[in-house]
Amino acid sequence: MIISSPSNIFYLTGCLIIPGERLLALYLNRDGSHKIFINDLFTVPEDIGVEKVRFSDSDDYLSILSSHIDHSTTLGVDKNFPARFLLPLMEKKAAADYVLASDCVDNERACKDAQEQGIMRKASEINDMAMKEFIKLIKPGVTERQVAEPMEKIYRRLGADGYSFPPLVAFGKNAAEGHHTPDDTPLKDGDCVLIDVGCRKDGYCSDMTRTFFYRSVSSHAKEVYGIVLKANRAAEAMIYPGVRFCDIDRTARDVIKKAGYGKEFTHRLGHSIGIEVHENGDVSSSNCDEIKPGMTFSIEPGIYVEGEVGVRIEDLVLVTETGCEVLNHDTKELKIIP
Ligand SMILES: [Mn+2]
Repeated sequence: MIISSPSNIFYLTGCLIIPGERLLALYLNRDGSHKIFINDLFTVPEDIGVEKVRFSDSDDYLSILSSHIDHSTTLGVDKNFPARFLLPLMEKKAAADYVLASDCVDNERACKDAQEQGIMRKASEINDMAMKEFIKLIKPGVTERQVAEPMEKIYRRLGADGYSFPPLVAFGKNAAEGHHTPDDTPLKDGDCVLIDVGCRKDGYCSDMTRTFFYRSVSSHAKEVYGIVLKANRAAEAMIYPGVRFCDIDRTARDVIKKAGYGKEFTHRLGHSIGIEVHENGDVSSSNCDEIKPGMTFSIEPGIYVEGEVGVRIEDLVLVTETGCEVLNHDTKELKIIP
């Protein structure tokens, strides 16, 4: 099997290499003679547990890779292997057949071991602390961009390695857009303030959303907030090994549907998370896999009323042997920023 995803290679070797457009391939062989094909440009520790095959930009690196592959059997490739590498390898008849084999690594990555759980916990702890700092940025007349910009520095001050995705800050009706990019919209009295943020710590990600209100909240927005919170809590309360992802999604969705906002909940309930913000395995109606201890994913119901208000409340959860540990401890009670 060829593994090309940098996060899979990080998971298996402990080395994070971002190759850009260059070839990076970890070749796993049944006989245990694993090899990593890596450009001379990238420095890695002396011993990473596999043989290194080095090449330069001017080498015919695909022929080098092909010469190491067993041509007589099926080759697994991961879903991220670029067509610009795979198609020439197929032309060179590097293998007898090719299969998508991402699940081999993705299924292992889905369940975090004790060490990974510790890091995930720490990343969310920093995110909880950061949210308290971010609220302080909400001041009269401030724009979304002005709130989003200092966030990376704040994360670093709190011990994170940076953010896990660009911060999402949305005021008022902008919060009703699915994925709004912070712009020069100024804050107004009565606006909702949606903050969807995450940091990276020792290679692992956090992700959390809170929605606040500035100075006042309309009775309609308050109703919407209450429904989203109820959906969030109902979903978290049922998390237990053996429960299906699709049933968690349905539980939250039913709360929102019954309240009359089914159409305004426009996305899946959550996604798996770890080395990447979005990992294989989502909390949606189409994923009927059972959850297992060690899995980490988000629970993020939302209601988006076009032109008016958007509310999303997101926590990360860790499935335990006896239920679930919510990794975020920041309050979810409706909060009006004075
Ligand atoms: Mn998320």
